[in-house]
Amino acid sequence: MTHNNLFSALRAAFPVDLTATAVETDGGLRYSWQDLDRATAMMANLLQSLDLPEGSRVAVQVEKSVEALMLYLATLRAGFVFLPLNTAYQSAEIEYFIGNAEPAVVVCSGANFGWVSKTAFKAGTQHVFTLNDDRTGSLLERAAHHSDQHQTVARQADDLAAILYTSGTTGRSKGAMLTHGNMLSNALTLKDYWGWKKGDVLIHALPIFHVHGLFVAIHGALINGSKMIWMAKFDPKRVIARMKEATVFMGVPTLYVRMLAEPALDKAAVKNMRLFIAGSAPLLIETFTEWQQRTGHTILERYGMSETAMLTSNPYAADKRYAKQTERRGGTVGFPLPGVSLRVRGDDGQEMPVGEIGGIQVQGPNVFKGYWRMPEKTAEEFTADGYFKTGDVGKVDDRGYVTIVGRSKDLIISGGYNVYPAEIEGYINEMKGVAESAVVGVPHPDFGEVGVAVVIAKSDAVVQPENVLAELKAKLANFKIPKHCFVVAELPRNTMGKVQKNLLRDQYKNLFSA
Ligand code: MLC
Ligand code: AMP
Repeated sequence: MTHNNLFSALRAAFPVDLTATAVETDGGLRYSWQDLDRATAMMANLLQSLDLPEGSRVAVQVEKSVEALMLYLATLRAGFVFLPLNTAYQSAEIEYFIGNAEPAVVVCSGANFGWVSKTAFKAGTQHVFTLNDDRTGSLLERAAHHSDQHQTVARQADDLAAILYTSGTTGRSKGAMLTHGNMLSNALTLKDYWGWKKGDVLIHALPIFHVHGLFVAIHGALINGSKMIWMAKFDPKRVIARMKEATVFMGVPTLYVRMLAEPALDKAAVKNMRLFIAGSAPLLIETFTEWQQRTGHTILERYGMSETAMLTSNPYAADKRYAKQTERRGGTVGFPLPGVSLRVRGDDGQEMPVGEIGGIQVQGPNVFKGYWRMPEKTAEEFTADGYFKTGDVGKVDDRGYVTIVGRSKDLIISGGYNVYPAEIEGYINEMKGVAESAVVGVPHPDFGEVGVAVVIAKSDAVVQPENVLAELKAKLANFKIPKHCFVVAELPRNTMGKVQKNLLRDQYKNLFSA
């Protein structure tokens, strides 16, 4: 039985005319549905020829390309578990992910092969391939020797399809285990809820190592048999230029902010567009309103996470569960998606009345299976009756709209990427001359929020802020580096001795104001 393999559902949605264009790169390359089918078959055959154990992980850190998309689909098709890694991650970060996930296969860019393969072989990985963004690399060379016919490997809905690492508020990153069933249910729900229809064309401009670009965008287009206009990197001018040929766009708020800065963004540019979707970070009401004024379109904001894929969405059309409401309300993330149960609980687990703020908990077919090899952590994050504690703080109003007002987890979301202060503080605290540190998120006009490091030097030491940032830069993904560092005499503390990060946030809140 193959129908529970997510790939089978995506493949079944390919149009009858397989010669039609499935993906067109912004550089002008066209890939037909047949190309997707054959190339993923060849890669799936290559993976299967390696005789990997059941449930093997395929860890991938490569630049965005259509071949990287094919590798994702091939991994599903062959029944293995896809493990995407942000291209910004440096060696210490990669070492942890590979050591923790123990992938059987690692795919990296040719430029990184030296250090990545060393790390991988040390962790017991048997196969390291390269894949570059110019259609070269050993993965493609090896796949070329395999048949372009492949029988999709049977998978149950509960079988793992992907592991997405999300950093932890304390300690190391956790691998969120997502199943074929999680992703298929979410893809089908969104196809319906967002009114995907024949003729839709998606502009894909997000990275493909996180939920937004990899699952929401790609599954959305594929399960509708829709063409994608594929951008290797987000460029506001290029996206606006291609809108005339497209109908759907998805982006994190920073992408909308950057497009609004382009004079070319006007009603004529978007006249063919049907839907603009935003998520991964809070969309400022200013951005929502300005977009409406400039384009005549109301951005549809939705909310999700790595552990759950999409949870809530503003309505595309009338939602019959909510008195046929059609309004997309800025500042809210809309209604729980069909099949998702969402509730707001107080600190003692008590149900909060309508409009009152509490922790958001969710349940549904999209909610992940748990954290990779962390049963205790998994148990901690679920309630006794099986709801996942999102760590987001919010409320539901009397019309059913969910609003996120903050987070109980100490997390900064910068340009749609998650940055965990605890991880950065850990690195700073190990630096020579540093007594302690606090990293807080402050508003930023481009990234929404960015990190600021506040550092205390040891009594006999002198610490230079620029050295702190330079040392971090040498070790961590670039988006995690605080945008500013202050060395100060003391940190504000409460009577329990705990650093009062809210005071620091307040103190530095205007640091980047326009
Ligand atoms: C880049 N930089 C960032 C950053 N991105 N700094 C803070 N936050 C970010 N997100 C910094 C780099 O460190 C570098 O600094 C400088 O900006 C230029 O780097 P770049 O790579 O050229 O940046 P750019 O291409 O402009 O990237 C910006 C961006 C990108 C907004 C296009 O960050 C992006 O694609 N974000 C989307 C993230 C995403 O897909 N999230 C979805 C998660 S899924 P320096 O100093 O080194 O020069 C999820 C669930 C859900 O959350 O609900 O969807
Ligand atoms: P990640 O772990 O990268 O998947 O990030 C998930 C987190 O992003 C959620 O827990 C939220 O805090 C945040 N998030 C996603 N979408 C939204 C949104 N529309 N508004 C506010 N926060 C969001």
